[in-house]
Amino acid sequence: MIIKKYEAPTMQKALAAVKKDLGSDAVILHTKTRRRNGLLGLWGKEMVEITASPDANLLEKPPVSNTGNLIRYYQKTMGAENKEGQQDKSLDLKFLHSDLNEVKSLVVSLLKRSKHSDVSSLSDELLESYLLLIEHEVSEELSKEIIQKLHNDLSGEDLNNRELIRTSLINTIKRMIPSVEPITLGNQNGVTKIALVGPTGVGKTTTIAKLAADFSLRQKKDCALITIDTYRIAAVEQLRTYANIINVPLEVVLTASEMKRAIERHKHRDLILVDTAGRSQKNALQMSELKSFIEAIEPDETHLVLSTATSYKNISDIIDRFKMLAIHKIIFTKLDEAVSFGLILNVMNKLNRSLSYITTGQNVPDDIAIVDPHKLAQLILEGEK
Ligand SMILES: Nc1nc2c(ncn2[C@@H]2O[C@H](COP(=O)(O)OP(=O)(O)OP(=O)(O)O)[C@@H](O)[C@H]2O)c(=O)[nH]1
Ligand SMILES: [Mg+2]
Repeated sequence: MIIKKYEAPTMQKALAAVKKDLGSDAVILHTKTRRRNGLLGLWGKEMVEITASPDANLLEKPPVSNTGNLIRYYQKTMGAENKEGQQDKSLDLKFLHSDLNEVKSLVVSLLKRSKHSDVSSLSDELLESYLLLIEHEVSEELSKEIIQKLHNDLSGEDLNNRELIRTSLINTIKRMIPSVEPITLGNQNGVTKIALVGPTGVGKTTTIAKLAADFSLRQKKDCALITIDTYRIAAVEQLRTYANIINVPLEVVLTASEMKRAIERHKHRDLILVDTAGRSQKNALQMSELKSFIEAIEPDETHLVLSTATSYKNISDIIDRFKMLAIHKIIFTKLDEAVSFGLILNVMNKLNRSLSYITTGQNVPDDIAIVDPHKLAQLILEGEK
């Protein structure tokens, strides 16, 4: 292998010397400028030094230490390919692509680690799981808690076993879901009274209709509906239409005392479902009015209806305000519209109440289900498949 050094006052002159000596196929390996003959290297004349070789094979491996050389290497190999044929070119392009991909994934991983710096010491598999939870909108706090549990439960080799980590993740999430408990009838006081509350437009009335259809038509139970949503004529008509189709009585009440009388009239039945008007949790007057209605009902269960299509920040605020109503269970609606389901885990963990139902579309009575905790955990971790 021949390697030579050339020195000249300018780059142009140094390159000319290389070309004259080694020919125009010579490969530049290195260039630098330095001062010569000055006192302690100062005030000397600036010289350009080029290290070059006539041997093009020197560049078979990419000289990764120097960007200029790397580019020249690829330019050189591509040039050579043009002479040698298409097949070689595609091979080298593949090589180039895989190099770039490697660099890309390294950068992404560094960025991710710096963003979540407090988990950056995790194994790659655990870090991946953590990022998966975050991607599915499990809160950062909960994601860390889950990964910490996993870290404590698994040891040594297991921490690199993807399949085992996935199974443990699902089991950990499952254990964090308080419980799944639909409405059960037949308490000692006779009629079971269920009230649905929640913010506007989440699907309370539609869910009441689905429940009424299920209990009345499928389970052959004796049901009545009561609504206090008298603010909008359309809202009463919406429920009346369902009541007529399902063939269950509907009461429309305006005050807390009317509510008491209506309940009295239907206390011989199996189930009373009470629909309430959507309330903005920010309106204190509406909230206290709703509270006085709920006190008049004395419900066996008050279900907070939440839409999965809401942001967690918003839902957090909703939960804080609706807590004043003594919530027993949660219903999640609009799972068909959600892109990720981490929100369900965040809410259930924050509120620590059972999940009664999920709803998955606008169709009455079909789009309602009691979800299996294992499936819910899978859904939270992996989304819909
Ligand atoms: N995609 C989807 N839409 C739903 C679901 N449940 C209800 N909806 C729709 O959401 C809209 C509002 O539903 P409502 O049942 O009127 O909601 P609400 O909570 O009673 O609303 P307010 O009484 O105004 O507070 C309607 O268009 C429903 O068809 C569901 O599970 N998925
Ligand atoms: Mg409604």
